[in-house]
Parts: sequence; structure tokens; C-alpha cells
Amino acid sequence: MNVHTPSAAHKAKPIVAKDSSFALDAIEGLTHEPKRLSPKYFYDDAGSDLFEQITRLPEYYPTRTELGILTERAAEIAAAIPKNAALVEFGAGATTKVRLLLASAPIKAYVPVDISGDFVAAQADALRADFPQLDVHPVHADFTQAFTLPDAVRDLPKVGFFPGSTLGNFEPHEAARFMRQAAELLGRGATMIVGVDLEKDERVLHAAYNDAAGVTAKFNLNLLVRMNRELGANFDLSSFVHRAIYNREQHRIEMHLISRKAQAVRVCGRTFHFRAGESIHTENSYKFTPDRFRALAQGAGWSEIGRWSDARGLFAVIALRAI
Ligand code: AVI
Repeated sequence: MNVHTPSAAHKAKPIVAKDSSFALDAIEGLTHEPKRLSPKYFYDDAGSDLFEQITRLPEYYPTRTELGILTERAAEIAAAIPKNAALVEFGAGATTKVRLLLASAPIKAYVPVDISGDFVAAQADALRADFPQLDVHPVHADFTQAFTLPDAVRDLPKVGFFPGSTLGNFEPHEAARFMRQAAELLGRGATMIVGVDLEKDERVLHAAYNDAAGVTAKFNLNLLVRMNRELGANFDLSSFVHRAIYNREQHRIEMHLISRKAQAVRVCGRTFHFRAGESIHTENSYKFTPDRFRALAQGAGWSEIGRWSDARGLFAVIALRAI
């Protein structure tokens, strides 16, 4: 799976060819038993807008809790950042979070890395205007794959930034691989600041992914809307329902789209059969205890140097050092 930090700027795509990665992944996922689709396809224009709405829902605590930590503990977090550092953000979402770091830490250069070249360029321009002393070097790349940093930041101390608990949308082996690649990219002695959603009362988790206004349901169902538009599919939205459950053994929220009845659906010119009650598994969102996160980071070459949490212990901002 290949998750990108959600942003509202990923442009609407025209109808895609049947051999596009979306088409190939959809066919593979709907053929798989149990059926599945990658959450990376949530974020078309409509999905990115819906995600923005999710971040403002009363039940969805992660975004506002992380922002609270970054604001209230700014001085301590800044102390973990070396002078004249290059800050490398994996996935360039809204600039709200990075602005908090830029305002409080001695950062010389900012390197936003995102698969959407247009978006990352627009974001870079906005930051250049507001932080005229800052060198901004956008990189247009898929941050889950190997890429190189701009020459201009080669000699600066490196700080990775991966907020938003997006790491939780990776499978555990993918999270470990991403963290290992980040350690190699940033180099020994580098710092990494990661937003981590913590394991908590299941009722809080359940509410966050089953909001009363139904925005998360719309966000999940938008995958079907997208397949209808881009893959010539004929999903009837009223015959699928959103379900989010907490899988305690796997420490993760699972999102599913459940078929309300036995039905056949056409996607990319092929027919896929659904049983009544059958699921398409669309997302995992892993939750960590501090110990489990520390073990994951350590196995990938990082040691923890700081951890800041909210009073309720919902979310943590964790600073790591590459060893
Ligand atoms: C982007 N990611 C961290 C969100 C999450 O909480 O796992 C995506 C999301 N899915 C449903 N609501 C929000």
C-alpha cells in the first residue's frame, strides 16, 4: 500500500486507461478473497475535500490533538531540531503543521516531498512568501519509494517530518520499510518527528470513524463513485454501506464497504459478484502503544529522543534519532 498525505490539491483525473495502476489495483483487489482496495485511492478531489471535513469533525480527535501538541509543546519540540536544519516533509498536506515548526525551530531549508508536483510547487510558493529567509526545495516524488534529496541540502543536518498518523495507514511491514528508507535517506544522526495515533478506549475510536454526520461514510463510499467515474464501473451506492470496526488483536480500525445484497457489478469491463454482507476492505488505521511504536522505530534504525502527548493520551508527537 502506498499512502500519501492527504491534500485537497490532487487534481481531478480524466477517465483512466484500463491498464492504469488504479484499474489494475481495482481488478486485483476485487478479485482478491476477501475483496480489498487501497486507501491511496481515497484522495481524488472529492475524497481530499471529504478528508478535510473529517479533520474538523467533533469525533475525529487526531488532527486537532496533534495540532494542540505541536502548538503547546513547540519550544520542546524545537529543541530536538538542530540549528540550520533541512526539514524534509514526507507528503505535503496542508501547511498548518509545518508552519508551527518553522515558526519555532531554527530551520534553514524546507523540502516538501509529494507525488503531486503542482501541489508541492504551490505549497512551496506560499511558504516562501511567509518565510522569506527559508530556502524551499520541493521534490516531486512518491515518498514511499527511494528518492534523492536536493544537492542544496546535502551538507545540512536533516530532520524528517511525518505528521498526521499517516504511518498508521501502512501495513506493519510497510511502516518498517518506510522508516528504514527514511533513516537511509536522512543519514546517521538525523532527527525524525512523527505523529502517532495511540491505542485508546474503543468507543473513542469507533466514534472517530463512524461520525454522526456520516462524513466518513461518504469518504469511504467515494471510492465507488471514483470507480464509476474513472473505471466505467456501475456501483449502485445505495446498495453498499460504510462500516468501521476496531480489530483489537491487530490494533487497528478497519474500514469496509458492505454489500447490502447479492449483486453483480461491472468494473473495467469485467463482472464482480458480491454476496449479501460481503465486504470490500478499504483501509486499516493502526493504533500504537508507545512501546510498540518504539519497537517499530528501533527495528528500523531509530531511537526515541522525545515524546509529547495530550492530557488524555490520545495522540503522540515522537522525536527519533537515526542510529
Ligand atoms: C489519513 N489517515 C491518517 C486517516 C486515518 O485516521 O487513518 C484517514 C481516515 N480514514 C478515515 N478517517 C480518516
